Amino acid sequence: SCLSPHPLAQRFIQFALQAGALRFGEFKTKAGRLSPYFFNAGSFDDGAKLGQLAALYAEAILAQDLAFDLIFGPAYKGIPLATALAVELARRGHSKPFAFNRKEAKDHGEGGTLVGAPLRGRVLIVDDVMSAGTAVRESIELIRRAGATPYALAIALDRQEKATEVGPDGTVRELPYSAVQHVQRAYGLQVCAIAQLDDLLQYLEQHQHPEMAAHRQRVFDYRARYG
Ligand code: OMP
Repeated sequence: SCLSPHPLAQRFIQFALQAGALRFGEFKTKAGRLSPYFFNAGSFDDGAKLGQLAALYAEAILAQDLAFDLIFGPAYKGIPLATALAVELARRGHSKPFAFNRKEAKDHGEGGTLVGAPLRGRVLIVDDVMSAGTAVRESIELIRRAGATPYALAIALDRQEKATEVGPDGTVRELPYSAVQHVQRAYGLQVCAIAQLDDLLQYLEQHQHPEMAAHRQRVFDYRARYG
């Protein structure tokens, strides 16, 4: 796994808070957990912010020396992230083929659900955040069906939460390890996160506004329950 160098993670947390992409309050996650914080990558909503975010992804990825052949952005949130990253990597001398998917198949024109370069070789999946790991499993299936190899996953934030698994009877089971650990073990994916929940907690500890202390306690309690 790629734990991004500590200063990079702290830069990202600060940037995400400033951009309003990291917020505190009460949020329901996709896995149905009530979270005291939420990361919304849609708040990087102008060219400068998107470029700055792409630079952070690029730094985290290049520090890892990942041997991938293609950049894949899963619909919808992964598409602008993977696009911006592909441009940023090319600017740094690492141009790679790039592709993304549609959610609905198109029955005219070029057809199909995949757009861009043919899915081949070792694929780097680019997404926003990982909680219980459902979203990434869909991308893995799609890449395999296309005949390519899911190789690595780049995310901005690893929420360090327990993975869930849907049983044959449809019930959701919590696994005894994190979603990131699960994709590493079960699918052999290398995971590169710009920051993880621990970096947010550390940031809140070092920036002791009274208001931040209350947030920190709630985030801490949440990690104790779902982390
Ligand atoms: P998992 O599929 O459980 O890993 O959740 C990942 C997805 O949840 C992301 O792709 C988002 O759609 C959404 N999400 C966020 O965007 N930010 C968060 O802080 C938390 C979630 C979430 O619902 O868990």
